[in-house]
Amino acid sequence: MLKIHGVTRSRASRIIWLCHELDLPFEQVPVVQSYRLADPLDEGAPLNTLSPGFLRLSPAGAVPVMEDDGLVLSESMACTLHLARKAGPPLGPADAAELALMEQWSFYAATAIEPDALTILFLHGRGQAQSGEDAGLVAEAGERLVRPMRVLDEHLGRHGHLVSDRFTVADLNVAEVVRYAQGYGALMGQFPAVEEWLAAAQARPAFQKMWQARLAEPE
Ligand SMILES: N[C@@H](CCC(=O)N[C@@H](CS)C(=O)NCC(=O)O)C(=O)O
Repeated sequence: MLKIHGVTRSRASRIIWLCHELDLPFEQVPVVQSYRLADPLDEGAPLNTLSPGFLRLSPAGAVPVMEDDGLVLSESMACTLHLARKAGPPLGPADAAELALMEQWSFYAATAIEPDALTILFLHGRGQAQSGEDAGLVAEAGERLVRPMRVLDEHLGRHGHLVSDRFTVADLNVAEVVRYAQGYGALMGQFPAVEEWLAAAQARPAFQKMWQARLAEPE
């Protein structure tokens, strides 16, 4: 059976959401991020990204890691693209051109959106009060995101989805990145097509199933 290493409060959420979309059973090993623990190397610490056993599987010391029939794979989007490609349409690609477009949008989100969206998530979250310095960093990250978000907004306004005319792994990968900035209304409010697309993605039963499991985990 497919094995996913990583708590749901991590980028493992992407693989878990996809597994629910595909009705793929999986075993989850709840490896937690070391930075969330006071002493990750303490004997009594829960399994975490610095645990020697986990580092043997993932020298990068990051979750998620997926084991699929002997293949050990890290990088969350490599994992989702691999599973989607094996599954084929509708979530996965029907041909090489669709696969290329799914990779294009996923890499665009990971490189042009994710770093600044994470700054917003960590410093702004869902709108909590910020110090002046944090507010400035959030505003700068938001300004840098205007251009890539406009690219998404124009594409989604015309097509409704990122690849072809259906929900695919590209929408899932990109939605999980855009989610990090979702609580920053000053940015999101400029992009109605992105907001509509994100709400529809997050209304999907498979997302909701992942999200409920995530909420049930300790913060
Ligand atoms: N690009 C990687 C990023 C992986 C990553 O940074 N994971 C974080 C959690 S979401 C992590 O494991 N951090 C470990 C730590 O800092 O201890 C991916 O998409 O899988």
